[in-house]
Amino acid sequence: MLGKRKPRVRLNCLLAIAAIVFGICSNGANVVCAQEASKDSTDARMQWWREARFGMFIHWGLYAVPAGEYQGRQINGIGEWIMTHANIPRDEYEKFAPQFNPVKFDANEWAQMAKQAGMKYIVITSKHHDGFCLFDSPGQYDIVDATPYAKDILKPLSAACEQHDIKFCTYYSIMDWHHPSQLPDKFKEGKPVWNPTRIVEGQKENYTNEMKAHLRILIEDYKTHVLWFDGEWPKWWTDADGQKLYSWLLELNPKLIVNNRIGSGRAGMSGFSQKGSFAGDFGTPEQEIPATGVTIDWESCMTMNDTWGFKTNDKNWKSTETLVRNLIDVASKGGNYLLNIGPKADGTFPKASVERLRGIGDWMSVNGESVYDTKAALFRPDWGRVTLKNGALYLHVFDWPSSGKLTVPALANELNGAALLSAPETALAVDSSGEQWVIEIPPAAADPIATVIKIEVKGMPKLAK
Ligand code: H79
Repeated sequence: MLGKRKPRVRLNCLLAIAAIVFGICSNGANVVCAQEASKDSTDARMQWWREARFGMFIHWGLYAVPAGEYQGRQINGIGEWIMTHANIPRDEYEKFAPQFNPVKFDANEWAQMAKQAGMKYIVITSKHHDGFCLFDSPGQYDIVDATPYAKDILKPLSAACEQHDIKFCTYYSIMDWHHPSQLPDKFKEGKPVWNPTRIVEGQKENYTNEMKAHLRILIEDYKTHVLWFDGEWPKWWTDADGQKLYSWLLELNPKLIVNNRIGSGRAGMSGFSQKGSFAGDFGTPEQEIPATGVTIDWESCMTMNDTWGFKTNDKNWKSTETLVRNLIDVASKGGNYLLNIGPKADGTFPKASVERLRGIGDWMSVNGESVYDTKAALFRPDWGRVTLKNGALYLHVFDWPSSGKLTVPALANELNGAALLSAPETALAVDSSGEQWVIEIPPAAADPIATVIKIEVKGMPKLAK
């Protein structure tokens, strides 16, 4: 069944090559031409992702069963790392599988919660570092074959996403604490420290082939739109491996988007690839937002509390205000915001997450226009953040001035008007005669999280100087 799709993929590939060779080259300068063509095709491939700006990350797997606790002890650190943080041997960790029975899982409800929050895509852990698969893998260590639930999770989620016009995407860990090809590098009191793994000599090719079998299934049967790699840091995984895998993936699906962690050159948690290393399609700052705008594509992934996978005792929730302002901050610097949910083992989202998703959705339902399909701002004022698109500048005011006036640097564009996104019918007066544009604003903020003023202009906003 899998083999059947090959000819279509090959044909697409040939067509793409033909377009490059015959369609676009007219000047005979092959190198420049190929680069232009590949920039065009990258732009086309990245278009939905650049417009989306906001996605849901989901970390779910066997680690939701212990939920941060092992043998009566609370284990420090992120919940999905419990296997290494508590030094749990493989056969012990496997015992969580018969306890994983998420009978309350409802794919439609999950997709709807993402949709309502204003998220345009979902990235879910198909396999985290612990090696357990949330899809029906060829092996036995997955939700269908190893749990009492005995049903697939990702198929219905992929279908629900399609129904709600959400792009279904998958996370995949290269490092695998469960796979026989990999062993712990160290032991602590005779117990394994799983991170990072070392590869058993002679096993890398086998493992890579098994990984490719998984990835082919995710692409062909589960229709993943993004492959979000992680766990790329063990020494045995190289940039060249990443590059080879990337080419293979894009042959399978020329529309696929792949993060930079497919290579091995990530510069720590700041998430961008070091100069000269293979960077995939986008950078991946983790738990941080770059200080300034960045011109290449990037996505900040962040948690709502301090863990990705559910932990019963992590109550350190960020406020809805912080989460919305993070989304705005990221958009104002030209990036995407991937906000995490760690569902419980019964298949439900933690209540605190549901409440925050609702709050974000309330803000987005009024102001989403200032986030989607916008570009990095020209400046970052003291009172908040700015995004822009052709014909509009969006001022996100965090600290509402009591003076009744808001100033922005003058634009070179012709001014067409200004209004709050929450009250588009009420024009705000703008004095555009000086070096600053001065907007007359109401006495109080419409939204304490961020009130958005849309300034309509002719063309793409540009500073006067
Ligand atoms: O899936 C979530 C976490 O489980 C996972 N990534 C998010 C999306 C995660 N991986 N690592 N960490 C969290 C923290 C560990 C960072 C380190 Fe490293 C790994 C320090 C040294 C190796 C990353 C790679 C930072 C430097 C090199």
